[in-house]
Amino acid sequence: MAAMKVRSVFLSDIHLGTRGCQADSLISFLREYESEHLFLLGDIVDFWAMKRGIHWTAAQNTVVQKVLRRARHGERVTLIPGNHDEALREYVGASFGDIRVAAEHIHETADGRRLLLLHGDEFDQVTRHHRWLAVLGDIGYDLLVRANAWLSWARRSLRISGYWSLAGYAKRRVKRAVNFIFDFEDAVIRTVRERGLDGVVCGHIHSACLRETAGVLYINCGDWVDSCTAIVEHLDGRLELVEWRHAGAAAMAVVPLRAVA
Ligand SMILES: [Mn+2]
Repeated sequence: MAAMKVRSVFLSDIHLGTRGCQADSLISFLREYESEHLFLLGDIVDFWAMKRGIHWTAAQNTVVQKVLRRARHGERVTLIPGNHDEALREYVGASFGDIRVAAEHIHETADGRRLLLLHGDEFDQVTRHHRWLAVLGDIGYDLLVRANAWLSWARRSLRISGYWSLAGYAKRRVKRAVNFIFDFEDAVIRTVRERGLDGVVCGHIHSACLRETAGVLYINCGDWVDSCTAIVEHLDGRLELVEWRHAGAAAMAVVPLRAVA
């Protein structure tokens, strides 16, 4: 099947270097979408987790190579560092080969909407003011993703159909309780409105979203640890949230995460 041509691809929270990273799914996604712009919106390489132990696979190498090749072949690749790859923030304004590093970026869509691109951790009160709590939560999340892999294997063995995400479940329970996502989205949307822009594309909270709130587009790329989601801008400027599950990795592909209670 020929790759689909789109104007832009937005990805965040790939977390290369961790066990949870769904590099195989991402490779198959990248194969299907050819774009003019590739925006990597933070937490692409997880330096925090790599301090605890590196989990670097051949597939993760392939992801890096694919991105570099795309940049070499004229695709405009922009990397906006997140909190897990904040070491790269020192290089804001510089370029690595053909990859530009920026703290944020304003992207104009084909239909003229101006979108603020950033990772988003600056809007997360937990990572901003309680770094130790964020690191702790991060280790917990790691364990959760691992338990989830085991659980879906068990469900497959028992021939229970449908993808059920433990990490997704826990996130919904825990974070909803503290209104974490709501506060985050709210703060981001407020800033976008104050800056007179049409919308935002961010990441960080691992919760994919594409919605319009009082004239402001709030878009979140989600992640490639649990949900395997990306945002694409079509040639006419139309924006789409893609939920990707590699057919080989899971026949459960068709069940969108959010539809599962
Ligand atoms: Mn982050």
